[in-house]
Amino acid sequence: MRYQAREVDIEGRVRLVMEGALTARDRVGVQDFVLLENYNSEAAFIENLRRRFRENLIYTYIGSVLVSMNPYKELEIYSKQQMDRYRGVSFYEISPHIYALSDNTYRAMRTERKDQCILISGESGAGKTEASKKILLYYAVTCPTNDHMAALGDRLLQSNPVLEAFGNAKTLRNDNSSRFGKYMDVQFDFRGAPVGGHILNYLLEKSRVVHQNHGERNFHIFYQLLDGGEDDQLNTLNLERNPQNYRYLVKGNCPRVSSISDKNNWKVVMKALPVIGFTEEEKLLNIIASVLHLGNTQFGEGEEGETYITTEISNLARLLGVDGSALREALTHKKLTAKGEEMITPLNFEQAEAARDALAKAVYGRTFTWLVEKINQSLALKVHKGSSVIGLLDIYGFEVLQHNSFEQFCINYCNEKLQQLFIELTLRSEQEEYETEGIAWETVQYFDNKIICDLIEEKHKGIISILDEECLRPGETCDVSFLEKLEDTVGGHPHFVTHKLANGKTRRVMSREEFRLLHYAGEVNYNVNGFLDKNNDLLNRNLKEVMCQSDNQILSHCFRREEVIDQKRPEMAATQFKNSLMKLTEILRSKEPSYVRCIKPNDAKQPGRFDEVLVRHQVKYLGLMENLRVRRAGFAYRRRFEAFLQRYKPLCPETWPNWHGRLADGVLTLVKHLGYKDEEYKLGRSKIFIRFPKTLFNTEDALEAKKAVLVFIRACVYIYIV
Ligand code: AD9
Ligand code: MG
Repeated sequence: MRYQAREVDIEGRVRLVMEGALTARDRVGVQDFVLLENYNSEAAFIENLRRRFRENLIYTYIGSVLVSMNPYKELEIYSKQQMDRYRGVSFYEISPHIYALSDNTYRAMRTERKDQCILISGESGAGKTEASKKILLYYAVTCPTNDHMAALGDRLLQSNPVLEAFGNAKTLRNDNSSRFGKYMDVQFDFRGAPVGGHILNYLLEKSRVVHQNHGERNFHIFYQLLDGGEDDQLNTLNLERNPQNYRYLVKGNCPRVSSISDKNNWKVVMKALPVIGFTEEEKLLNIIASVLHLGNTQFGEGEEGETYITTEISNLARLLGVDGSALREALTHKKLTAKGEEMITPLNFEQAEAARDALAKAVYGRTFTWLVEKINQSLALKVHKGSSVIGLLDIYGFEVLQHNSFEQFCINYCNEKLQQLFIELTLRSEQEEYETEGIAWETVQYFDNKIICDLIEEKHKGIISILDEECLRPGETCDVSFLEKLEDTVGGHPHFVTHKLANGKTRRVMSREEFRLLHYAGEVNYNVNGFLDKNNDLLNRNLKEVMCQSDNQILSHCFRREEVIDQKRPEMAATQFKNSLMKLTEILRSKEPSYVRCIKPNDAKQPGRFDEVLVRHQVKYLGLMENLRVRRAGFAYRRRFEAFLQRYKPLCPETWPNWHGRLADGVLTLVKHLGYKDEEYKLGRSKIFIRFPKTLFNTEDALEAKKAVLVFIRACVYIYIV
């Protein structure tokens, strides 16, 4: 089959003029899923994705939603020239692109003066972070600037490598997996120039500091420092180059990753730090090193069961900026206050190890939060008259691992919430459009995942409340007693399953330590081991006391005296997360949303491979079919009158070359002439709505035929004259 490639704008959709039986649509698929003939067919949806992926067309729309496939290779589509192509051009005029979405969002913010947000979702490794970087780059390059603002664009971009070094890690699914959620506001002034920014960070996966699964790594920054740090830097920190010497770095047995150059990335981070206003480099290095030394701190057990530290501690104390003997005491003893009296009790071996790990997690986690604060100071979101913002949400995707714990529970809950918001907002915007256009809304059937969100977050009855209660309940509580409580309280819920069957028998395939949630995206078994500890996230009081006396100002900022004095228990981890998610959904609700839905083509991180089972699963859990159904509820296609008339007017003698009456009348005359049946279309106030793609394709084909005839006639005339 021979093709002659050419871009035509049927609303700008890429089309190829074909020579042969196979049409362009057959080859490259449709640019917008709403134009699929059989929009209810998942197979047709996947086939369209596959065709486009094969042609390196990684972007496709569902109406205004951008679906993005990770190509796992560098494509030549992100250059400055490409940016220029997309500037000021209507969403549908050229092929789908992340720049089209960025530009459209920017223009909507400027013209409607309304805050926008771009929600990027997809599973681990699907390309969310890359997409968010492309959007930022687009704004940094294309928006108007002056010198101050150019510096701001730089700071926005430079904050990324720093955050990634501290918050990303190599996992089995992604060599550069974000282990924290990120929402970033970019603020623009009345002229549309970026003037500030602000980052909100969500639940860093702190457990990774002390433990990694096989084939995974700790956060990048540790390996970067060991590989890239200068010799004298490492000497001062008392560090050796080999990561294998550090217990916190050997758990995953994966010190090197072929796709990552820790040395180069270290240089990038060191260069970025001053750009984002860092002056505390030395203090920061001390903290990174202290975590590694903490990991190597070992304990012994005395004859009477007392625990003592067997490794040298003065270096660790120096790096943490605290008193050595106080640290030694705090790592092996617990301070309790009972009835107004202070009691010091020794820790046993396991408790001491747990206290050490808790300290490492607290030091790292709080330093990460401090880092974000610091970046925020440098981005300095200011109250600007007439300014508006575009928010970018890049949050961890739905995760199903072999062993799912508290972290996956939180991550998947977060995705459940975002899906709920997505459905709510897309339905709302569709309904609003129908209302504005004066067209009757046709109800759409969709799965509302509120039932699962409630199961997790409802007050007193939800899983998080039960977990909190179990953490606070005096007496012997443990992960298994939490599971039993769950069974008693939510055992009958249709989305909750444990090994216990309703008839009192046991479900053999499930362990007694697991519960299963039937998420909108699929089933996940969670092992309750560690749930209570992780939710408690406790640090012994005497360790806090030592830390708040640190002469490292970053640490003394992170560990406040008030925390020690204030006996009130802080909120538990899951509740904190739940509350921050509530706030996040409020923020997102107050803005005009756009969506990027990222899909990962295969698990091998390889270009050119399209694993259908994997893709189908993502299409399902991203709710893309649902999304398409909502979008296609009544009509496949909509277009403003003037654009429709402009494009198809050659097809009708009364509208060609120009229509002088009302636009709506012109469109009506045109479609009547084309023989549209009444059930095929509706005219709104400013747009025509077409029910079936076929109607549009026929019209498009008629236009092609007309142009071909014109070309033929012109050629004949030319030959005749010559
Ligand atoms: V996670 O939930 O943080 O684990 P992400 O963020 O969805 O995940 P990420 O953006 O990090 O995934 O992409 C994973 C890898 O895929 C990148 O490191 C790139 O190697 C690759 N990728 C993703 N998008 C693109 C792209 N548009 N072009 C080229 C890409 N490579
Ligand atoms: Mg990411």
